[in-house]
Amino acid sequence: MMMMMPALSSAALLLLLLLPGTLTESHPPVSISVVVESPNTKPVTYTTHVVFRGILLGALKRLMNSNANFKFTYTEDPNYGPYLESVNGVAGSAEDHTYWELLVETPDDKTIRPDVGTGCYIPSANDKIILRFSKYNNQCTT
Ligand code: B12
Repeated sequence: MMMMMPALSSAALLLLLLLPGTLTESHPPVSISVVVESPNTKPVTYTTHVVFRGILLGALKRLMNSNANFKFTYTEDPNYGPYLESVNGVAGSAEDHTYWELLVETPDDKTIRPDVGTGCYIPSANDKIILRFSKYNNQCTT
């Protein structure tokens, strides 16, 4: 038996599709830069983009797929998701108490240390993402 759509709901659907700011609106991708601060080498800056409200991990994967000079690996933590393990062949080590720290320089020149990892952080336009090889003293202050 053919289903009849009530006249009011199809009109409402049409209205929804035509109204700006509803289903039809798409947002442009957000440009970000990624700075890798690795030991014994000068910082290297890359540019990439992330989809509207997309996570940093997606931007890092996009960058890796488009630039042969940038690569990273991560492990999957059962509670917190992706843990950045190595960048450009340099890996953090539990033995040496080293890790890749995630910092963000915002367009108004503030440096923040996000309290979430790459799987949860949502970059804003023109964020400068800093991946810094750092040492820890068995604590995480965020
Ligand atoms: C110690 C610690 C660290 C140490 C871990 C190494 C070590 N061997 O000690 C170091 C300094 C490396 C660290 C780093 C970071 N951490 Co930390 N860390 C902690 C802390 C204080 C304790 C974890 C712990 O030892 N648990 C006990 C052990 C027995 O359990 P476990 O499951 O084996 O613990 C492991 C995981 O927690 C993992 N881990 C630690 N931090 C993070 C962060 C992420 C994103 C992931 C996926 C895994 C992970 O390392 C632990 C040891 O192997 C917790 C807060 C808390 N009180 O729980 C925050 C915490 C887990 N960290 C957090 C964050 C945000 C980070 C960073 C992203 C900070 C940054 N901006 O750089 C980075 C990770 C960056 C990356 N490379 O991906 C958040 C995670 C929140 C979230 N939802 O994402 C927490 C909850 C602190 C907070 N903000 O409240 N961290």
